[in-house]
Amino acid sequence: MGRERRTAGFSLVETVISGAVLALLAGAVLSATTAAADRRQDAAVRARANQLAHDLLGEMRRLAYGDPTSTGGEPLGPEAGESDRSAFDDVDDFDGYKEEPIADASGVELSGFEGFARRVSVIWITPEDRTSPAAGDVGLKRVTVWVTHAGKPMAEVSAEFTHAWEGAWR
Ligand SMILES: [Ca+2]
Ligand SMILES: [Ca+2]
Repeated sequence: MGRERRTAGFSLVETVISGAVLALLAGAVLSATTAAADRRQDAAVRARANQLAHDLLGEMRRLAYGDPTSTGGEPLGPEAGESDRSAFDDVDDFDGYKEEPIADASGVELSGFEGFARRVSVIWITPEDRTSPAAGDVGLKRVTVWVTHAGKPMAEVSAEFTHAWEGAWR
């Protein structure tokens, strides 16, 4: 009799524990599924951000290395009268460029890129030091495009532009 009671008591505890374990497992499976979905979504956003960075670099690659009016020694950035992207005619006009919402080369907003933003930095570099800003132009520029989504960094792509138009994509 006493033994039966103990067995029944144990079964009850066991049932309660099993239920708790099942609930824990269900919770774990759910959070794993949610995390996997988050990772997939994150990967998709990063892929689009990367594409947006490369698109802008591709657009810049069609521009001249230096401004057509350049006589040498001008600072980086847009020249007088080049107040927006459609007027940019050389690579470093994009130095300090910021864009949100995402727009095409003529400034028309692109749909489907809500939450994305791009910004650009252009520095002079030297063949000896390709990452630190150089004091002057020796015919080599490094362009970096950052893309964020909802304020979070999603892509950073750099490319080198040379006077001879031989760029090395990174
Ligand atoms: Ca220019
Ligand atoms: Ca310029």
